[in-house]
Amino acid sequence: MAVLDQLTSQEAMDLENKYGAHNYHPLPVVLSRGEGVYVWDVEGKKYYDFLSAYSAVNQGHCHPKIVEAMVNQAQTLTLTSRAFYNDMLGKFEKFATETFNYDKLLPMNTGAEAVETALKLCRKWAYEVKGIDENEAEIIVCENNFHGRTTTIISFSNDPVARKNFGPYTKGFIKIEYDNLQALEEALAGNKNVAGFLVEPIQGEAGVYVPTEGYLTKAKALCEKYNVLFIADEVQTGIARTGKMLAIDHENIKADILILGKALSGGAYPVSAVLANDSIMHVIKPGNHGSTFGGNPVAAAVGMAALQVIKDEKLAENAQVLGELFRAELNKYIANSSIVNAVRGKGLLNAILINDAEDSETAWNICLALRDNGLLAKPTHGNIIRFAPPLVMTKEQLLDCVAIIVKTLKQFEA
Ligand code: IF1
Repeated sequence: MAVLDQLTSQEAMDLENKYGAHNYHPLPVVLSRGEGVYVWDVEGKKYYDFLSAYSAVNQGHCHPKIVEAMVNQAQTLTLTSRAFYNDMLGKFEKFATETFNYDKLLPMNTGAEAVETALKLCRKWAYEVKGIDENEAEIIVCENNFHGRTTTIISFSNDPVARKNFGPYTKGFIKIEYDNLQALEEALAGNKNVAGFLVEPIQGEAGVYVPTEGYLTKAKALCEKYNVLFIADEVQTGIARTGKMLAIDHENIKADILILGKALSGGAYPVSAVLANDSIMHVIKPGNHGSTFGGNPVAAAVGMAALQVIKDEKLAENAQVLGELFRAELNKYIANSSIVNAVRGKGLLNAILINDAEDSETAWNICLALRDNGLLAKPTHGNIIRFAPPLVMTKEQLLDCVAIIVKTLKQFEA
């Protein structure tokens, strides 16, 4: 079979099953084209994409302006490494630092790399600025976190599937309950070695867990009180997904270290970044950290185009309005539903809680039925289904999707 032969869905799935590592359990659908809020499978069936590649495709699939920027740069200069300067990186760094109001940006590629970068930056700041004894720095993280898949990051995960048999684990992390200020204060007060607090403004993988109003503000204040860096992982919640440019903007706070990824590229290319002011970023000296592809010209061109689209098309505002409409419409159905307990979220990052045991197949079966009805979504943990469409969705399309979701859920009503 020539690689470019058009496959059937089953042929494509068989190839992956035979030749690919089984590190995912995808919904059985094989996509071959994407445009805006739509994707098509290899047989030509059209779907609404309600996952957006886990909030990477906020700007819609194959956004013409992002693709144009990528193609133009790819035909000009793709990679120089950081051994030399290139004419695109400085422009991206200026554009992004002005957008998020920081002095400096350290460019990486994946979200996990950006999280690792933030952890290294926080530790180095702790030793060289705060004055913690070397190798004694502790970083506070939350139960049920998801920050990526590297061995250090899964060292502080409490998800056994993501963690088991990947030891020995990296030390220097303290786990506390999410959305619990008393637990945070207790972890801070008794320990002079705390360097930072790493937190998702909304816990995505945990099931779109939105913390109590004011939690982030008070957590930031506690970090200031104890001279500890507040590190916001906005890889999934950032770039307009929750109805503001950043999820922490809902509480008007500013992270000491900001982590971005996913939609920083609109899903066209791996682009991630860590932003901080000079008082923190200055601890990084030549040779301390880097990456072959980090800050490459294509990433810089794509990153600028992706951010420009968010601004030009007012996608944060659209996410805010459509998110409120989505939850209001679903709540009309939930009021009389026997299988959905609640809908929760901010902007267009939402999830429904299915009234069944965590290990039940119900959420999965609902996603299979949604697929048959022309909408793609996937359960997060067991009985929670995440709904995160591209932010370019129109009101009419959203109401069409609500109708599909309600019609499908009714198929599972007692
Ligand atoms: C998978 C989850 C979502 C993230 C936050 C860092 C990263 C992620 C808040 C790392 C990545 C992705 C990874 C992907 C599935 C997806 C995911 F289900 F795993 F948890 F979105 F919720 N911080 N999340 O959400 O970024 O290295 O992947 O670029 O690994 O299965 P990455």
